[in-house]
Amino acid sequence: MNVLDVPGYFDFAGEVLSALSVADAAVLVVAANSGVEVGTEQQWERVRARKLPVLLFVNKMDRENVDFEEVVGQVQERFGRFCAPIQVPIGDAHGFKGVASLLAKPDAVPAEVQAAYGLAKERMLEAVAETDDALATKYLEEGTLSDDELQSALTKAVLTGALVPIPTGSASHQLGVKELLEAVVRYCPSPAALPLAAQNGAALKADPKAPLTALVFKTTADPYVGKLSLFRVYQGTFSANSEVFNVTKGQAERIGQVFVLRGKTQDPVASLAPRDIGAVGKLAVTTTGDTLSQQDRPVVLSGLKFPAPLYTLAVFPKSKADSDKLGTAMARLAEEDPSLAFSRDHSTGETLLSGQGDVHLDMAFQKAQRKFGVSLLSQLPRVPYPETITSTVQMESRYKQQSGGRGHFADIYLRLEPTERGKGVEFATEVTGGAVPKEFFPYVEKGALRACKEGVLAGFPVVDLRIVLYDGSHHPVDSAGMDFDTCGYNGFKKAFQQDHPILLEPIASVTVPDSAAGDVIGDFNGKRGRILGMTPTGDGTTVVEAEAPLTAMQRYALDLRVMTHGRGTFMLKVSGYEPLPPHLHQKVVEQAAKRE
Ligand SMILES: Nc1nc2c(ncn2[C@@H]2O[C@H](COP(=O)(O)OP(=O)(O)OP(=O)(O)O)[C@@H](O)[C@H]2O)c(=O)[nH]1
Ligand SMILES: [Mg+2]
Repeated sequence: MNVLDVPGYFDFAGEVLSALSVADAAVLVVAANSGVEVGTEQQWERVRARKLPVLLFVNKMDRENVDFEEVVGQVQERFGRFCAPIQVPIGDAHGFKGVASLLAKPDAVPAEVQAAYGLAKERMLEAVAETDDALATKYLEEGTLSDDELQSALTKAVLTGALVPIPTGSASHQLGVKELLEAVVRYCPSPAALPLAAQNGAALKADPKAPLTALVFKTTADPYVGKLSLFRVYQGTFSANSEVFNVTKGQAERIGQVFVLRGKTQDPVASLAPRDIGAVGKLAVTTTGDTLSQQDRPVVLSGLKFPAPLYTLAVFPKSKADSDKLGTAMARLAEEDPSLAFSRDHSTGETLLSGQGDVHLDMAFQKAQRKFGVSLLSQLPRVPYPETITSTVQMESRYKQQSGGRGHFADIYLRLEPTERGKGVEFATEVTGGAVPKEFFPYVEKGALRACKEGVLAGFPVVDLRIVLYDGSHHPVDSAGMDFDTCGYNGFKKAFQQDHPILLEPIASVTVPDSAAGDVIGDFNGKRGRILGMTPTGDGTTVVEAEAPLTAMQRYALDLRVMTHGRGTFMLKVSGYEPLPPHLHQKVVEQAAKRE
């Protein structure tokens, strides 16, 4: 039995998805004193979406004022009546003594829970009967079912997800834990018995002699131990000191020692059989989601899906030493946790780290410090405001210098025309009669484009215009390429500023499926947003589609959590650019000046 322990907090959805991708069953833990929480619902959705058998363990029965029946009621209300206790707790709070299985022999049931036991058993019989028509008929006719019937129907129902057993106990007092493990053994599928789904058209067989097929579902990096890749074998045998083929990367990998993990302990093993989970160190090219196989039989397992990043911060090294290590540290962090993404914004020059939320990124910074010795500072990323014009402008620009020796001379006429959004910058020439010789055109272009990249108003790139060189003159001796380059650069900047150039602001389009549509919509109104549509989905949620300036959406992952008590999810992408309102234009220009 391999147990994969994952954190429950929202920000660590990536960890959960990675473990679920190789798990055959799940145990969802609910604390008796807090009951079903938003996180419980989210994990429930994930587990059910993968059609995994699930056990719902009600923990902390030793706490004051906990009520097992109340928690069961909550579970049934949220998830359905097919979630049913398979035990009754004996005593509660300080007096909590353990659990009595509903499948125990009647004389093994302590007297103090006899009444509750009867009711609970009744409820379980009903729940199990409901999963099977023949059994339901028998139960109706005879008023009961034999323990054998109950047991085998229950096992079957848990496997298909038709029934979710609720065991209970106290982890810290080691009460109900043994029974939980027994329930896992009894109700969760034996890996050996599970059929293997065909992968990308290829049938797999859990046969140790079949060609190796294994999936790397997690990678950890440790400065002392180095890189460790956790994998699950689907077919074939994963042997120590062998060579495998990474099908995803198309490269061979040397396998040294193979381990099974017990917490932080690594136990070396000679080989691992189909369905088992293990770890291997120091793989050269392999990353999370890769398939390890054999070159002559390259089956690629469907990789892992990680949640899209929701929250982004710009990161800065604290010192020069940190700066040197920044790139490697970020790359390692992203390798370890694929729900982190690391990128660079070319229009602002900032290094960006994206993840699920503030806690997720905080943890990443702590890891960078602890594992790679890199100290990082962070802040919300600078929003880029590309610059452009709104009307056609034209102007002559002349560059002339006469300071002894050979002179410098260039003279050009530039026309700037606004183009459609998203078109970028184009350059064209309409010079006739050789007023500016052809050989100088590329220099004018290079100078003008350099100015575009630098920006004119606030240091952001110029976009969406056509630059036309339509006339000019030159000097047969003094004119050189560099003179036309300088002239193109200066000339562009002057022409650009002639008629009220503007800043464009990135607009995010956002989709929020949520039951708190009212709050979500109200919030957009306060964010200079626009509601584009509201579509009820029929299950109590409404999909809100909206647009809002990116500036207002940078903290949306955190805002939405507050608004919806953590329930809300959203998708966001930059969908276009719109003129920045005049009252904000000045502010951005001033901030840019301060930066210089
Ligand atoms: N009273 C009581 N406290 C418990 C019990 N089990 C766990 N705790 C306490 O609850 C707290 C959280 O326990 P964890 O084991 O970290 O919980 P978890 O569900 O793994 O949390 P994440 O991994 O962060 O999602 C700790 O302070 C534990 O000591 C229990 O049965 N009874
Ligand atoms: Mg934990």
